[in-house]
Amino acid sequence: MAIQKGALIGCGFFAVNQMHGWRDTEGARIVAICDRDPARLRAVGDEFGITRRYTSAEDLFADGGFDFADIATTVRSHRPLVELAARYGIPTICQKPIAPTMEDAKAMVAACAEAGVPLMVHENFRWQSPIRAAKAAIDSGAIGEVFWGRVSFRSAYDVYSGQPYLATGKRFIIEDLGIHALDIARYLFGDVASVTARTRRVNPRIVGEDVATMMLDHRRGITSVVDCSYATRLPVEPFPETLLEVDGSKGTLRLSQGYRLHVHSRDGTEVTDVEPRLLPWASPPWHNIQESVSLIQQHWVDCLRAGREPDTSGRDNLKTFALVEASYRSAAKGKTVPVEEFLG
Ligand code: NAD
Ligand code: 89Y
Repeated sequence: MAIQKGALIGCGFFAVNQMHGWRDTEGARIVAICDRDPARLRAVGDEFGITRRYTSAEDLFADGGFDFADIATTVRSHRPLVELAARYGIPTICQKPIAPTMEDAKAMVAACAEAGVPLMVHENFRWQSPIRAAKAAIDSGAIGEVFWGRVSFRSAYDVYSGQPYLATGKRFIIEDLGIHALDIARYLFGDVASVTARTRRVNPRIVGEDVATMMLDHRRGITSVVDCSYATRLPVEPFPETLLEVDGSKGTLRLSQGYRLHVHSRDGTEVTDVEPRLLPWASPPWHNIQESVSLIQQHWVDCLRAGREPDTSGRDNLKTFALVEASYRSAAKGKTVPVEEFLG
């Protein structure tokens, strides 16, 4: 089977995980890297032994010699880079959030569709093995028909030292982290008709909101609460665990801190340890996220080979990004916002 050759653009904080992930991925390898910051380019190039290095994405694409691009830059550059890849007919992965606005996100999806190239958003949280285990338990029917859910991420972990830009944007937790929790809610409970949200800034040293609570009306009749906070000091810091509560007609499911999955049904309560594998290059507490990077990248290669649309394609991700936009609008206006306002 031919190896898919990749080029990674953006050699920053998170890209190192992606580079490790690519080493694990069956059927792919990174042959070129790009960063406009020469020091970061050198650091990643040296660590991973990549000799083809570019400070300009235009030069990278003009030289070619790769089958897909992996964009790991921050949000402002996502649209120009995805459109550049589309012009060169190169299948592309783009980090979350897909774009700063819905207009940009739709233009990116349209550009790739017109060029006939696959676009996947690196929406990896739904690939975390504890989330997969919860989904499998729900799908087994053990708790019956789901009528209510909660996706919760509450922490006081210092994310600002590794990612300083998180402290400076007008938008913070919904766009950066809530986006993953909203995607998990879609993954578990289906698409959403309307959103009611409230936000708050607790930390005075940041610009955006660090606390958000969203109530989602899912089309299937399920109600869910998605809540996230970077201002919540707990006795045992849970970062970066997403906790779940799901109520069904026959029982309940809880994914609790410490990666414990509880499935309570008529037959009793089963508690399973669903802690993710500690990959050789991973470092707790990030190992949960790091494992999901490997899993989503393998999914990308499998889809490329099979000619299948990835689960978190650009097209799919517009529905998650619409929840981000609807949440900000709802919080600003203090009222419920139909998701259709962004997807129509
Ligand atoms: P970062 O600022 O550390 O790194 C971004 C890098 O991209 C920088 O080195 C910068 O020089 C480079 N860059 C920017 N524009 C460029 C361009 N046009 N051409 C070439 N290089 C360019 O950022 P980060 O913390 O690594 O975040 C990158 C992305 O990853 C963000 O979108 C962030 O939201 C996302 N992220 C995702 C996860 C996850 O679990 N999925 C976790 C953390 C961060
Ligand atoms: O950027 C964020 C993400 O996607 O996962 C966790 C994070 O690194 C900080 O909130």
